[in-house]
Amino acid sequence: ELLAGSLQDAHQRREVISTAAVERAALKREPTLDVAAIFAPRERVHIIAEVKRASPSRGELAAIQDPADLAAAYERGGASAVSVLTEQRRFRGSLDDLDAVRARVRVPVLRKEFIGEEYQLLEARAHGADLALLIAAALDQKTFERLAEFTRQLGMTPLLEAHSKDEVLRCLDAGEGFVGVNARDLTTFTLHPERFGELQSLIPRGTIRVAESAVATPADVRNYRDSGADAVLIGEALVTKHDPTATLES
Ligand code: IGP
Repeated sequence: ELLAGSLQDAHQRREVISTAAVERAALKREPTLDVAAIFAPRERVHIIAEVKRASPSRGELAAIQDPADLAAAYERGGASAVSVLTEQRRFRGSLDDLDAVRARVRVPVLRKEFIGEEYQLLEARAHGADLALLIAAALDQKTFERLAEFTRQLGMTPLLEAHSKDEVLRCLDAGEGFVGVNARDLTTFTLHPERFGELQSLIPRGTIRVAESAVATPADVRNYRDSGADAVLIGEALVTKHDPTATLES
């Protein structure tokens, strides 16, 4: 079960901070940034740069001393948004990381988590997220659509993640949002960098198409761009670079 650990952790937090309390915090926040406007220019590929401490396939990636400093470097380097992994068990992230990043940068921030319940979306907004990840493979279609709608009600943009043709079609049924094709299979961790190019034509123009994972070099960014990506989501290659902006300059 992809969601099990994240949901258990969320339920534990809910013992301390009730749904009503998170909801109040979410409603008190500054409104979300205009994500659609920020991603509207199409003349260059947008970079979504990720704060990622560890991953289940690679273990610890980098000793990130200060996620805010890293995010600030991403922003200076031209990232259009910053993604923050908040999953604790396998990615060693936290909502504290999200807070630190939100407090530092002006670009939109994405909460990267295995989301299966409204409570986690309220948390995302309460901690300042503008975008939230929803993974088709982890949710039945009814829940997927309900959570996508709730994300939009909170003023956030869902990043709807697919790995296959079937999942892309499910993302389109879930309504407005960015659609991401993740090159990494979440159960086997195998990379399929060609998957984005194979599936992108199913996604209507006007929808932001995000190529996720498997970028190691500027050439990989160019390949994604040439196969139709409006945005590219990069984690490992950036956190393991001493100069996190180097990979962005392509
Ligand atoms: C970043 P990479 O290969 O650049 O580190 O990948 C991002 O795409 C990846 O972290 C990711 C992810 C996810 C992680 C995409 N979808 C869902 C956890 C859950």
